[in-house]
Amino acid sequence: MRGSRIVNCLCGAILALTALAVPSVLRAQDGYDLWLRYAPLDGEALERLRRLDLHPVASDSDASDPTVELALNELERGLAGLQNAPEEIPADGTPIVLQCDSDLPGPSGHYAVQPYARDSAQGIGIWASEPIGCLYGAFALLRALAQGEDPLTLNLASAPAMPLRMLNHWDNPDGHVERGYAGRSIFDWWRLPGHLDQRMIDYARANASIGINAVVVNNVNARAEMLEPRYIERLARLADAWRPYGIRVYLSARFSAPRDIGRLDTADPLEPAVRAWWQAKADEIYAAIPDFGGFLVKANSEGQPGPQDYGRSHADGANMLAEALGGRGTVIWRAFVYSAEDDTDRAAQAYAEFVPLDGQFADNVIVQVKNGPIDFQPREPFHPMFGAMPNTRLMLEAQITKEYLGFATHLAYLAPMWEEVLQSDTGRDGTVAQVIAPAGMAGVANTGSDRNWSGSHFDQANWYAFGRLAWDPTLSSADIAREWAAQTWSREPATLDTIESIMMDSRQAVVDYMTPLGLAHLMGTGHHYGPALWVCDLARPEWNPCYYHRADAEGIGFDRTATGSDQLAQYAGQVAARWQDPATISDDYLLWFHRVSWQHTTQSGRPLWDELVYRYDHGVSTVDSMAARWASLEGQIDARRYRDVSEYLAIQQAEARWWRDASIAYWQSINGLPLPEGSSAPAHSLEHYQSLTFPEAPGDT
Ligand code: GCW
Repeated sequence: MRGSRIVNCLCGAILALTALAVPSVLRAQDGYDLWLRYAPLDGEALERLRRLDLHPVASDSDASDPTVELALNELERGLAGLQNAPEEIPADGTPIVLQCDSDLPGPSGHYAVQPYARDSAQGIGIWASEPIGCLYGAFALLRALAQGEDPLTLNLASAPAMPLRMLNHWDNPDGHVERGYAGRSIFDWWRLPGHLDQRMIDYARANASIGINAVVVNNVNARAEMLEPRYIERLARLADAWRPYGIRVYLSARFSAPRDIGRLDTADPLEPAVRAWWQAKADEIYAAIPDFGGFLVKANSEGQPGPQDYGRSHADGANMLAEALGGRGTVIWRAFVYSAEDDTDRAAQAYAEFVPLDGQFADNVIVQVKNGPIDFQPREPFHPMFGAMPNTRLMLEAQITKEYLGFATHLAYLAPMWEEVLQSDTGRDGTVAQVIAPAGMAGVANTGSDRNWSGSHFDQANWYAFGRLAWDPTLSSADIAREWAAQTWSREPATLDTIESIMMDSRQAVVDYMTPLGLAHLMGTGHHYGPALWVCDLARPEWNPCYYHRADAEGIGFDRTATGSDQLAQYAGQVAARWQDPATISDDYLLWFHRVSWQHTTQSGRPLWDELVYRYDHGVSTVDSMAARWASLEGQIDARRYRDVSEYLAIQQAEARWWRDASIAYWQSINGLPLPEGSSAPAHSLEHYQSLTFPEAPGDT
């Protein structure tokens, strides 16, 4: 031990010399390390840590547990990085004592991290009632240290607000990721189970660091073959690798699997042979993966099979699978449904289909509801199902990948959007965060084979923020931004101010240049890249942007009040009252709920047309300002990531203008109105924008 320590010290000296040459903040980074860089501290924070000479130890009873071992390793790795020192366990110094079988009360995963003094000795304690709490506590301690905090003043008691903190991967077994903008799938089914890529470990570690504890590995547009023995065997290898990180695996299940791969001629959920097939399938999976989490199901939605194919309800379908899993797992049944046959407002359909089923779902069924009633738009009001099904566990589905917010090349920090939804008062059962507390939150993952995981450095923040909010939905998006940036970019306060300000302005900028004032779903057909406001003739009405904006010479917007679709009536009275009147509704939701004239006076005091143009201009100028703020950081952060972000921001600047110009050109072709004074004309004709095609756009189905 002593000998190896000496060798390590020499390595440390070499490392330290290298560090002298390039300040740590400027050392080359490719983004692979995410927020777990543990970049060396400096100044007082470094001195303090070195003085304390922290070293992690586990109590005897915990020492052999693999999760506790991960916690110890992580602490060693983190402390070494933060101190720019070799990974070694000092013989003396201040202990970080892990006590992972304490009687600390709380839900699974909770922990407390605090300094303690015993006799004359002091130390830092990580207390939990199970190993995973210790791992979460270790990450929490390192997160605080990485932000330069003093370990002797910490008091980090925390418990997850909801049991399921889940990623949904829309990854297909062939490696294509639906709505993926970060390369190919990270799941290498071809080489599994024989070979487990290191990325699978790094991925689990990143998830554990933010409290994510459940992963659905395949697309909700599911292939039945994922339930075949060869995939179960591969999934078992992942489950084994992820178990110590507290992550349970789930599968998206294709409802017609008994027919597709089971040789039955029906998938009717009330048919005994079908029930027996699922029962046997569940038993087969549990034999290989004893802690298999369960099934996620997209049924009777966008062409996917489901119980309605046999005249049965969503509850019939979900309950059949729930029975097959029994007490071993959970069925997560998606509420993202809208039908070609149903000509009622698309925003009203999920509520209409699911709310009457309240109370009919088995105990181990969770209904998963998107944040808003349409589909992951830059801004939507919260989904009216939240609070409307008091006898059903509801889970929130958010989209981390940015299908409708400019893909990976636009910088859009999504936590302010999720915060907006989570804090929404349903008027029935508390806030959305309170409604989902017994169930959880799922995020459609933005990971891919790109070196930086998420397709852009800033999209890592969305993965991070999703996990942090699922753990604690009362955290503020600004605090999360700063905490992420300090671990990812730099601890320099001025740099952090700039990065935080860019992030906090970014989502509203996207709303402004794409879909201001409550507009929605104006993106290009299929791939959803760029503006296509003029598309009006697709087979299904609700696939057309025209369906959503309803613009003509007189006015614009979707009337969802009693004079229109009356979807507003699905909200609790007090909520509906806030949105009922076009004269008083927030401009953010104006055209979502109301159809108004181009001259309608908005909350800003400007007529609608002027306000619309103002918003487009504001979106564009905000992106310009984001790029300028970023440019001010040159030399403050490493050159490679600086350049990556600069180039993406330049793309975003150009595309924000494209959105603005194409939108204005189209609206003018409808309303014939001149531009408000001071606003510049679109760069090209409407025909130019209409002629653009993007066969190479990524992520399409
Ligand atoms: O957002 C839409 C996407 C589809 C997706 C669907 C869903 C997985 O455009 O690609 O399919 O929602 O959530 O099921």
